[in-house]
Amino acid sequence: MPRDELPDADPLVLARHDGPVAVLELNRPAKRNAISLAMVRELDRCIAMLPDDVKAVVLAARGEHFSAGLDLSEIPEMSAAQGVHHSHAWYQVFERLQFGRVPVVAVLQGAVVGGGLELAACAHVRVAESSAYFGLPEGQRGIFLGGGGSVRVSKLIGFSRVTEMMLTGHVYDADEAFRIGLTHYTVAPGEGLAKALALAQRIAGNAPMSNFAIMRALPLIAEQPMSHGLMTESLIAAISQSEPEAKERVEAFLAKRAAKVQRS
Ligand code: 1HE
Repeated sequence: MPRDELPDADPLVLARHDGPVAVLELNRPAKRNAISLAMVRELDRCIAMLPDDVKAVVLAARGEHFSAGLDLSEIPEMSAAQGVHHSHAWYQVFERLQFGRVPVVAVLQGAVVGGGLELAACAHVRVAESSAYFGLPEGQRGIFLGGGGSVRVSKLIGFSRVTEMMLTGHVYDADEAFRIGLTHYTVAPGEGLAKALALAQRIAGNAPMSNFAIMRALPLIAEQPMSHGLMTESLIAAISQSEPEAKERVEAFLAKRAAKVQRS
């Protein structure tokens, strides 16, 4: 198991599994969950080893901060070529998170900055505690986004806001982040994990084919021209509704055996 520099260091990612929901927690609070290459690899290993009966993941972090971003101590030693490989190691894990087998709900508190925000942007649902704040201090550090944020964060809030954040050091608080669509829920301090677990349980109750289509087809369709997008949608819709589980679920509703839509 990859560890931090110290041989007796705690695992950099804690993984537990309770029923259909797995919880993965960044576990480097003394360094504000700064993301080292070892942590990236550990996260990758945890995702790859998710048991088959896991249907949703909660991604959280120990301590007062979700993540202070890239472990800056790795920068001084890195050549240009190593920098490219470094980014690609992050891309591989983040790709697995965003386009893996199961949806991911992130719990965000304190600093969600730089690479921490790039990681959060891979999740499908983001729950922020009111302590959360969001920034991209790469400009101040003399570096650039390197964990896919140019693409993912820009898709969430638009490249104009990302440009302004990076140029001016603008930090969004939890309320502003909710308002601009960076997060989906804001909760009181200490309530993020419970909220995320409840959402993950609901997600885990969906038909697997629907979750697959939501995770894999929606982002693809968003990048397609309208005519292609509509064709892709119709094909995915037809495949989803042909699944025996879809037939059973629809018949249960028609027979008044299934829950109605309710206000949350
Ligand atoms: C770190 C890091 C880090 C903390 N890399 N070691 N990210 C940043 O520019 C954010 C840098 N961090 C901060 O601004 C602050 O640490 C926080 C606002 C997040 C938290 O402040 P605070 O007062 O609670 O903690 P601290 O005293 O600053 O940090 C505690 C320890 O964590 C300290 O180490 P120590 O040995 O002196 O105890 C810090 O040095 C260490 N630490 N953040 C390494 N980021 C794929 S490309 C992505 C590019 C980026 O992510 S750029 C953004 C980098």
